[in-house]
Amino acid sequence: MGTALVYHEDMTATRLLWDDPECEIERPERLTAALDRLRQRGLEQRCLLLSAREASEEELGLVHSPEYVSLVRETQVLGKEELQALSGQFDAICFHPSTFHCARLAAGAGLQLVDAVLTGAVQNGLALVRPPGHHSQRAAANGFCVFNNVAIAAAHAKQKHGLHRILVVDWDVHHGQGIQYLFEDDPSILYFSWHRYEHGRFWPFLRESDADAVGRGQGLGFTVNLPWNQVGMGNADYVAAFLHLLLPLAFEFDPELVLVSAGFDSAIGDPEGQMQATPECFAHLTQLLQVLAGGRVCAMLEGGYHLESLAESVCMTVQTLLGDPAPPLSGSMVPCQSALESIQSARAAQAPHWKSLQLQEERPPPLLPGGPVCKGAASAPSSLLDQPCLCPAPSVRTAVALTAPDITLVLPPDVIQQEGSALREETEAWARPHESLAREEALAALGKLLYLLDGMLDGQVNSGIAATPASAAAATLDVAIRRGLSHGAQRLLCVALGQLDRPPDLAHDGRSLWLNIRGKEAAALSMFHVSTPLPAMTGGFLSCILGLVLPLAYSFQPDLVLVALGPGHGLQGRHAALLAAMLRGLAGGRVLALLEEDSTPQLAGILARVLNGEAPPSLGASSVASPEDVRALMYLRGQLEPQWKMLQCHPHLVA
Ligand code: Q9C
Ligand code: ZN
Repeated sequence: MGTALVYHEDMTATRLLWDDPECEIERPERLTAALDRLRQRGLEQRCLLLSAREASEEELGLVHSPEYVSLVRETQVLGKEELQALSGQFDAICFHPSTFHCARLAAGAGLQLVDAVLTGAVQNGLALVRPPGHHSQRAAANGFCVFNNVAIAAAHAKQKHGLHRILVVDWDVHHGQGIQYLFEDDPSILYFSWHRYEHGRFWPFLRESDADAVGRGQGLGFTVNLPWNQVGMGNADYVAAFLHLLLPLAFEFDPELVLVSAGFDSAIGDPEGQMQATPECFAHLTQLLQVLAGGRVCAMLEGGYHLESLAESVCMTVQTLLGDPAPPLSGSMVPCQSALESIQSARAAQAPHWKSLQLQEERPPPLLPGGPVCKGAASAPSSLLDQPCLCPAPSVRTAVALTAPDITLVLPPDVIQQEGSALREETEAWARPHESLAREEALAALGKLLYLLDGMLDGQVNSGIAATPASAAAATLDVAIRRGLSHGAQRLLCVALGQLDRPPDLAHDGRSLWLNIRGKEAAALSMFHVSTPLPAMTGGFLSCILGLVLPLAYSFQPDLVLVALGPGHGLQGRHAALLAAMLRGLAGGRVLALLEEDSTPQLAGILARVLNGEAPPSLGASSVASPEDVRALMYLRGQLEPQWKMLQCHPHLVA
């Protein structure tokens, strides 16, 4: 299943015909710059290219009034003066004789993309369009937007494909008030938007962009606004917003389709947004959304006015849709105080409507010294953008090193079944301290694991799975950790499930973070040695991943991740798949999963596919976390928040 790229050159036709400093940033070059860069990177060539069609007037009528559609149709024959006069009746709109054609293509591109994904022709895709859509309303153009492309696609997915739950994620830096108005009483569409707000002092200056606008009637809780009250929000702020606000609600909602209002004016360098998130951040946002809805993600371009930043961010999004691992995020991962205040007030506003937020909101924020105040406006985007964004891609994305190659294992054609093994003497030398590695089978498995790990550390292989006899799991993991640390890994994250103890002679030098999910009680023996019980139910498992595992991992910024399913791990296949899929966001996707030899071929198969970039299966409507699970999580967060700042979702009360 591939990735669609929907485009039509005609959408470069609409342009500004008179002087207007407000509209001049929405230029044809936005599309050509993005497309050229996709070509340069060889990404366009990997996509299924679809030529955009025009939406019909009936399709536009799914969200717009017939009178408004007629009004826009009639702009085709107007002269410059008349166009300018009509444009003046709307906020931040400049019509062109080609506007109607372009706007119908933009809406049609979204419909084609949704049809391609929902018929199974592709897994996901991006529509590169202009004019954008998310500000446009039932009977009004607004903010460069003429027809509401994403809203039309959502209404079409409901009407023509019978969908019941659609998540719309609006990561454009402006509030998509058009989408909010169109669906504010509709519980089948969960609309999430973050936006530059500055306490209402930023365009479009609406009271209803604030966090306390949560929808109405049946739609209460299905509008989620996250207003940014300062500029300069960066990677840590965006990822924190996903982990602590959007994703808990999204999993609880359990969408059948994810639509993204993919504006890149929220990226560094953009003159409108003044934010600091780097292009790689959009790879992470995309990857985090791909774990929902069986990976059915349709992104449609909205804003994005810094051509360089836009082009890079579009590449990051498409590359991730294609299944490539996200490049590591640059910069320290510490959300700023203003971001935490916004996230907290949005969580508080949503808590009455979402079980996944309820138990957690009762806890008062800890008294701690204040975190960083916000960074201020982007100063030197070029230096950050100059960094090479694409690490050389390993020739093998995923390799499987099983002891006896399993013929019942169903793998995608590009996943390699590894034959090679490390040299016998070398394997024995590494095995020596461990009695449990003396047996022939254990040594053979270790040899294959070492060979795979070396391939990963040398950059030939990105991710992998290795099997080990159950009796040798702890010893094999110990060797893997020591070998990783001595052969190039600077920081190694080990997520161990089941009965696996932290290797006793592993150095406490901050180069490894050990997280064990099992056992009776939560404990943080040090900031690098954490243990938590395995949650009983899906809801608890989700809050453990979103509220503990990923914040720790994103704070630590490892360059190698080991996930070990040890004896008695008790993890369901779909839970293991979700964990692996989400840990793939770390370390550039350099993730090695260790399984017990007698794990089912289904488990090995699903982990291999997920590490290779396939979407994990949906979890379905999730149960809520048990009070014990919530208590364990709250306890660990309280212990670890001062050190691992991505755990925070409350601003600090500075004494
Ligand atoms: N300097 C989109 O990004 N002008 N529309 C705001 C504040 C209107 C943005 C002026 C911005 C519209 C799709
Ligand atoms: Zn925008």
